Amino acid sequence: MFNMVNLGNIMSKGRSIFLAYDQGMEHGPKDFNDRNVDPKYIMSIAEKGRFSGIIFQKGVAEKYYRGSVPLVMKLNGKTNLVKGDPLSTQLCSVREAVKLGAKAVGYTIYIGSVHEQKMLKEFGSIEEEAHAKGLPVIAWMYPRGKAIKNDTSRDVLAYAARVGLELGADIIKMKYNGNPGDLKWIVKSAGKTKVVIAGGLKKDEKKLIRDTYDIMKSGACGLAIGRNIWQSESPLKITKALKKVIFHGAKPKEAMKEL
Ligand code: FBP
Repeated sequence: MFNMVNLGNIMSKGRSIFLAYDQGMEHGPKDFNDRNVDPKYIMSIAEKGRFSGIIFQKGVAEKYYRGSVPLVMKLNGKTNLVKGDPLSTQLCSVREAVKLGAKAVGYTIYIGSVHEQKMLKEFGSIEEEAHAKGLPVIAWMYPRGKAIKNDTSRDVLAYAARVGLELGADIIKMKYNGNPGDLKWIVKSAGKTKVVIAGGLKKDEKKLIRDTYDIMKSGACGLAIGRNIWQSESPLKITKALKKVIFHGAKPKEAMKEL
């Protein structure tokens, strides 16, 4: 039998909005304030905002996940304290993720890094094991390292997207370079692998809504977003606005009424 993964737990009508909260590992607590440093606060946003999934590293999942929103377990990670070409290796097994209730697993691949072979190989094993258990695999496809001159150029992003397809990812998480035409090509390059877009640094909420509209029009299937939600003064309002665009095709002006 071919691919039997169950995307139904983390997608609705082929669309998703994931809440990312692995920045404590990737960036350290500098992204946080007194409120959002507490994973309980993030869990409550994910629940009240009815996100398609909450993205945690193992330790946070063990201590804070309470089963109310689908868990996407991030299986690898690194700090940003080490300089040079990035390598992010596996920290949690697929078995452990399932035990903790994960409905999908995630893994970052820094294509272009001198260490990419290690990540490609490790991803291959994870993909096999996860798919054997019916679990979808989300790949953070991030071009990075000395060889990458521009990590958001159309060609580099399309290459990363294609690698995601070739590797067997069900969903890839990519950066948006602000050009809808480029994203159309990137989505096309990903074939049947679905594309969600990362949020990045906190930006103006109206701009985020306009970008999300363009992202959806370009064929992506949603967002996997962190700081733009939990750094917001009103995380549930911006969530509602983004969901209107993602799941109901609302125009930016209509969605902005939620703010
Ligand atoms: P944001 O929406 O906050 O940007 O989160 C998306 C994400 O991919 C996180 O899952 C991850 O921790 C982080 O960005 C990685 O950021 P960087 O680009 O600095 O490696």
